Amino acid sequence: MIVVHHLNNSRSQRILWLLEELGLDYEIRRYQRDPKTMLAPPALRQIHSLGKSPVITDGDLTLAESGAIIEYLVGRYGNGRLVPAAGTAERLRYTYWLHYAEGSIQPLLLMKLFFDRIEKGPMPFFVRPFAKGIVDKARASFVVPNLERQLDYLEGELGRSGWFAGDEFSAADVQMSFPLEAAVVRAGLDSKRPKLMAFLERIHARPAYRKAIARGGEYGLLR
Ligand SMILES: N[C@@H](CCC(=O)N[C@@H](CS)C(=O)NCC(=O)O)C(=O)O
Repeated sequence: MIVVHHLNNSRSQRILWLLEELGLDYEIRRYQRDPKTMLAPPALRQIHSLGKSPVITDGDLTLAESGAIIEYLVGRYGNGRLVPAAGTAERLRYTYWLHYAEGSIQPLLLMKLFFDRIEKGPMPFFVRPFAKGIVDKARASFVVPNLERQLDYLEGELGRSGWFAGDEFSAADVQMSFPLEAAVVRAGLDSKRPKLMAFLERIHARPAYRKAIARGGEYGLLR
């Protein structure tokens, strides 16, 4: 039985969604973030040393890292569904987006989250102006312009085809959902980028997405 070690408000939601798209049976083990630090509980480290979510177990296998989990699930159980055919241009695009989501845009979104939190977080009053100066500079000179460039790029890519890997919905769209949802709450993604917003609307309307939300429970991305 596939078990998803599911942290509330986290990337593991997209694994639940993928499992629903594939119509597979699975079990959810739930972990709650610490309400103050927002970190995962230590119990998750008993499943995988890094203590991050998602992690799945399937028989003797324990597997972490969203992209690897997605590749495993579609490869082992997909019967060719949700992956473009090997050797096609679409397959290469599919591979690209699977890596891009966690390798390129997600680190910037995480930096944005941390800088915003440092600014709002508690600190001695005399330190605040210095901290704010550093945070403002890092955001304005690096994080925000890079995020803007990435979002413009993604808007252009969805102008080429309806889905990230081509004209068919694929597991790459599942992988790309999380950074785009995070960009709405953290990076000002809005109707000025209509293709990305239409993508989000389309995925949110999918029955499997809604079922995964209903099963996974609380899903609000951190700001
Ligand atoms: N690149 C990893 C990132 C995993 C990750 O950072 N997960 C977050 C949830 S969205 C987490 O577990 N955060 C809690 C913590 O760091 O304690 C993946 O895609 O699986």
